Amino acid sequence: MPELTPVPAAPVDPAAVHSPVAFVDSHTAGEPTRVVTGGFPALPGDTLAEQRAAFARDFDHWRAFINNEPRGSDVLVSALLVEPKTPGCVAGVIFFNNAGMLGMCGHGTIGVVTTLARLGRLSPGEHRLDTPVGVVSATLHPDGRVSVRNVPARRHLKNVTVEVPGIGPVSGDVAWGGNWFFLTEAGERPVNLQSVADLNDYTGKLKSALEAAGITGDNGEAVDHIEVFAPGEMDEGGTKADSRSFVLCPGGAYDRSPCGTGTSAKLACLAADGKLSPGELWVQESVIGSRFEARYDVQDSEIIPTITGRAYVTARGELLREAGDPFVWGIGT
Ligand code: PYC
Repeated sequence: MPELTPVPAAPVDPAAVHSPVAFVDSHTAGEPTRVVTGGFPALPGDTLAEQRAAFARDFDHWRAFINNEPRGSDVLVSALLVEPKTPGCVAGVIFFNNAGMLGMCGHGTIGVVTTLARLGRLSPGEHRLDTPVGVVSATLHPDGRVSVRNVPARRHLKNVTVEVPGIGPVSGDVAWGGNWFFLTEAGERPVNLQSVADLNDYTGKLKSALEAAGITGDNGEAVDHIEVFAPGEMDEGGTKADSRSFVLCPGGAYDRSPCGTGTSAKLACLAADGKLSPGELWVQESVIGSRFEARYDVQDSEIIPTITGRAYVTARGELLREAGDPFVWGIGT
């Protein structure tokens, strides 16, 4: 098995200038991923979940340094590579963004696999990745596409209604696909690139209303992703998507991809409603028109989604912290 770049330990001193952080950037269906391949301090913990907790507790300024402006952006999702804790996994991955830590990330996993392949650490075939929410397996196809077999997805609440100030009642489902989602139909609201400002505003209000109404996932976990669905459109090749969606991410940016975990949550709802059978293809299109192919199978009565998409490497380099830089730990930290 190829060796991962060792992660050097470093003292946490916000005033000091440290060694560079090595990264590779890619995009999956338009949504960017930054894979951190070296230079991050060692994280304590016996599991990825414990390491993610240590990251959130003690290294939040590192999150902002890597992911936020001026070195990153609100749209970016970053993926820290760590040694896997579960036997048989090729790498451990902790996802984060401008708002905090993510459970799983579908587009990000496709970006990680593509990046590891580009670095010569993976070849086509099936590979297991350790994440804080469980082991996911990913298949790198010879043509560069990646299929992610996600953690089990499930619908938590069916057809709940929330009163959104200035808008009125909005109904939808709450489902888990590796993150928590509220899924609702767009109705008359257009879901296209021209309407992203309106959709951002609408979904932001919806998210606040869910929070105010105490509508959560398991154990009071915040429903921090909102999905609005419209009918799919025809692509240039004449293939119609099953659905088009706009996805609001926790930090306020919208997902340029169809959102892997969001598509997984959608599959869980379709399965629960008897609208999609195991193995049946579901083509989910994003608000920018990029697509994921999705299917699920049932294992021990659980819905296991598989999401297929393609990533492209866009850059690689080092993130630097120069002495005297007032924004060395990112803007707003
Ligand atoms: O693809 O799962 C996903 C995702 C989550 C947030 C942004 N993308």
